Amino acid sequence: MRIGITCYPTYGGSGAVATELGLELARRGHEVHFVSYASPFRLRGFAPRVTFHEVVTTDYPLFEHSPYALALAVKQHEVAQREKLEIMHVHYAIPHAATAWLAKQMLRPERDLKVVTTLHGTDITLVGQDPSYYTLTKFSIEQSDAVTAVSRYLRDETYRAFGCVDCDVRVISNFISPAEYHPPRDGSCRGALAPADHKILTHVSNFRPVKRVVDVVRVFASVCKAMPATLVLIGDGPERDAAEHEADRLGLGEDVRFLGKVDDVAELLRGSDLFLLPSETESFGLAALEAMACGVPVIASAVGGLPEVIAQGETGFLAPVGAVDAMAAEAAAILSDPARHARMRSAAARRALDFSAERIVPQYEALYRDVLNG
Ligand code: GMT
Repeated sequence: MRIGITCYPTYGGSGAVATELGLELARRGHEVHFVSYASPFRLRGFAPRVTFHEVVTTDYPLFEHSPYALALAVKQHEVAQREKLEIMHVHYAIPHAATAWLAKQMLRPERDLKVVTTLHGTDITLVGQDPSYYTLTKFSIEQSDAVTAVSRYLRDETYRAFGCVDCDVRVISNFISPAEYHPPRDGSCRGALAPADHKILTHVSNFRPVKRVVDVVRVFASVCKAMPATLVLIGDGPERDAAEHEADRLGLGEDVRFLGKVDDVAELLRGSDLFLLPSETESFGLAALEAMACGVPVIASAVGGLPEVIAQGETGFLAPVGAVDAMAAEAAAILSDPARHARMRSAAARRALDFSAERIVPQYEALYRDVLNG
């Protein structure tokens, strides 16, 4: 098949999933064309059957904001026409599902470009419900030839918030590649992250308020009282300053390490003992799945799609949003019981295989076939 993919190219779960999907599809023999304003951060180097098309916006004195969505629609149309795309698969509804709909209209009646929209999270739970975007989000979901959601929670939330008429939202979970995300085989980078006697707790995100990174620091501060430990924070974003101030306020010193954006987190995850994800909302929690695949149990909020990924007590621990004390107590209990920790490590890695690319990507291929067969 000839497939176009549009996503946000920046550090974030939807761009990561879209890129990994494109790469997997190309490995399976499909022709894949990424269309976005920059090359997606996980698209490293050359891959056979993968091409990136950059959307360029033009500044004009009249525009206070450059109309990126219009330039994107034009590029999606142009690429679909030149590369004879059959499917345009967009990730994150705003504005991608609307621009793909425009590209589809512009291609008519010459060809029928099928639009597949994957909903990822705040496009439904937050931004999509804002009055500035609501009607267009609803319209572009309803007009897509197929719609997928990354969890049952997100599918139900889409029906609840948008009451989409005639739209059948198919759940296709996020996935990991076990070749990349796997437990440590021979050694890990632990020694480079923390002193040998320290437990290592890790958090990866784009540090938006929804991730509650300050809670990450507070949970860690409590764990620190029970054992020597290091907190490794990977990523960057608006809440980094607040998290740094909290770490200073709590006097955590060199035990908290802010690494900034790192493209390849698997090696760092393999060096970790526990992953923290105390988010306000999380439609799936790809970061948690990646940690589990590396054999790292997860302490997280019991919200959104996280309970579909993390098995309570087996592969991690779920607590209400903001329950810092409960999360810290459980983290310390797990880390101070080596037998239980080892059991949870194995269970996490095993559970993650339920979400392997091998199992999930064929579900997208089947969906594309259904859409093309009308
Ligand atoms: O929806 C967002 O906030 C953006 C998106 C991203 O690009 O980071 O995150 C969402 O998509 C991920 C991939 O499907 C999910 O793993 C995240 O849980 C989800 N984030 C939220 O729901 C907050």
